[in-house]
Amino acid sequence: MSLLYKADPARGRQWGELLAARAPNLAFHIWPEAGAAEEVRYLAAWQAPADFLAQFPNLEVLFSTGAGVDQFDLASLPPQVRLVRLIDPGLIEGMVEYAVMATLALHRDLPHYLAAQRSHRWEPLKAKRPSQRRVGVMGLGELGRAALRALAPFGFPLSGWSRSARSLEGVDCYAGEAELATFLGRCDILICLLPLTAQTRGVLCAATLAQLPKGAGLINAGRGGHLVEADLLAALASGQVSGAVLDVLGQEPPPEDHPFYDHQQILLTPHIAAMTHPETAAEVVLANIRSHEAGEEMVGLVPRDRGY
Ligand code: NDP
Ligand code: OXD
Repeated sequence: MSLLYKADPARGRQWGELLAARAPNLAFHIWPEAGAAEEVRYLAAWQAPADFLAQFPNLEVLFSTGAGVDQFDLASLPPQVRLVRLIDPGLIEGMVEYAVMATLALHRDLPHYLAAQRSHRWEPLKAKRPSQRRVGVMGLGELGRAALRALAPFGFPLSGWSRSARSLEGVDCYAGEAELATFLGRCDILICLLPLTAQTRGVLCAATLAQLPKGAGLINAGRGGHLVEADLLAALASGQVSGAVLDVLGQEPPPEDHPFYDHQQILLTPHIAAMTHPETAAEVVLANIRSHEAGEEMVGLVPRDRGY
């Protein structure tokens, strides 16, 4: 019985060391080395190898090495192969840092000050108090809830939007299409932490951005597919959106001449908001393998019909 790992090989070696110490009986291979194909019961991957179902006929669980599973073709996964996403304290910690950093960057007009510095202008703006800046999070899952908890002490009025109704202390919660417009109307800073599904693709489009208060800020750390990039450029040009912090793009890496690179109102980071750390992620996967073998439910099991 073996676990095959297919993601960054340097981090894979750290997984290997950790697993050798914690689970010496679990054979571990780093792609493209896979050992005996019929022994592969578990695959931990960011991108699955082509034809992996045919290659590994005894595969039982596909673990995403990230929180998202949109990189897999869910429809082609047979029902006996479980799909498990990563719910990991290391990922949550990273996203909390990023959400706070990006919110404060927009709240404190960092895009303006970076542009002013580059053109040798000393140009203070009037500062708003946190109580005057409403922050809303799309996606009230593991990451969205943690981001909201971390933002609470600053004093921003907080709201959140999810698919099903949720109740969070200190957060005005909205759910579903019917409440989206009300939610958006109270987001001076909107943070997208949604999973990418057929329902959420393109959710950050002209119609959505138009429902934000004039001059709102946008943070997208979900997936590039959530944002219609041309619509953001238009909203920035019209002043409907005043600044954006983007960690994810439709094409990663983007072409060198991508308009976001030089845009003074956009802060761009290369999909680093929350990185998978071997020391926490391998522990989570190992705990799930143990649960699976004991016939217990794994943490992060993805319901196929929901798609996230
Ligand atoms: P969860 O599955 O825990 O939470 C997803 C949330 O989104 C839930 O609240 C869910 O609603 C809501 N949601 C899903 N579909 C819809 C919809 N159609 N309308 C409204 N709300 C919806 O995910 P995580 O918090 O763990 O992760 C979220 C995403 O963050 C990942 O899928 C990934 O894309 C992204 N990510 C990005 C990283 C980066 O480095 N940039 C790192 C890690 C993750 P409900 O509560 O009703 O289920
Ligand atoms: C993830 C990511 O989904 O890093 O974990 O984007």
